[in-house]
Amino acid sequence: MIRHSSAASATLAAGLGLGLAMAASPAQALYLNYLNMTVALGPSMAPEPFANTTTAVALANAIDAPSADAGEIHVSPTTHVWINSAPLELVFTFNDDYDLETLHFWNYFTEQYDVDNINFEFRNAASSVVGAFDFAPDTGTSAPETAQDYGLSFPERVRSVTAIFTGTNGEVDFNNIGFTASVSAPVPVPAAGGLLAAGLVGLAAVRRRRRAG
Ligand SMILES: [Ca+2]
Ligand SMILES: [Ca+2]
Ligand SMILES: [Ca+2]
Repeated sequence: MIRHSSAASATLAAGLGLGLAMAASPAQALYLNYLNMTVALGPSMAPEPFANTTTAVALANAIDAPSADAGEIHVSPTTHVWINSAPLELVFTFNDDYDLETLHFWNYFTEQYDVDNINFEFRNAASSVVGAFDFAPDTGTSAPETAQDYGLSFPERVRSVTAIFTGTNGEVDFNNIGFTASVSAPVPVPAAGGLLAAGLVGLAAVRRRRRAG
């Protein structure tokens, strides 16, 4: 009767562990939207400031782009954000600390309603500001709106973003805002682990056949 020695199993486990530790962990781009962040009105805002819908619907509309390169048709009140008594202050909070690479902003397509400036503050998990700037977005595209991309780089990972949107005539209208973060790729299951599992399944099948015979 052949038995697995526990020493051999320990050596095998150590070998697999070494393989995992040595596996490359390349960075991947992760688009952050409603799946990875929440958005709320900033403390300067009245509870229901939007011109065409409730705060709940408007905030959901702001972060519902499925990807950084998605197009979105401007449909009121189901796709966009509109306020005619700017400024609009929003606070975005991520579900983790992220190394932000790119801002994506889907502006409205006429100068009458578009966002003319966004004042950003980016904060770490301790609420310390790690970056701040004014961003004057381009007038948006139309049918569908697509994002303008803007490169970001901060000395620390970001947990929350405060954004104050202004329009020169008090109008602020946009479809979406989102961010791309650089994250480590999941460590792949090593091939040796897959082969080991296949071998154990095969051994069990042989035993069943022998028992049946
Ligand atoms: Ca939207
Ligand atoms: Ca404008
Ligand atoms: Ca403008």
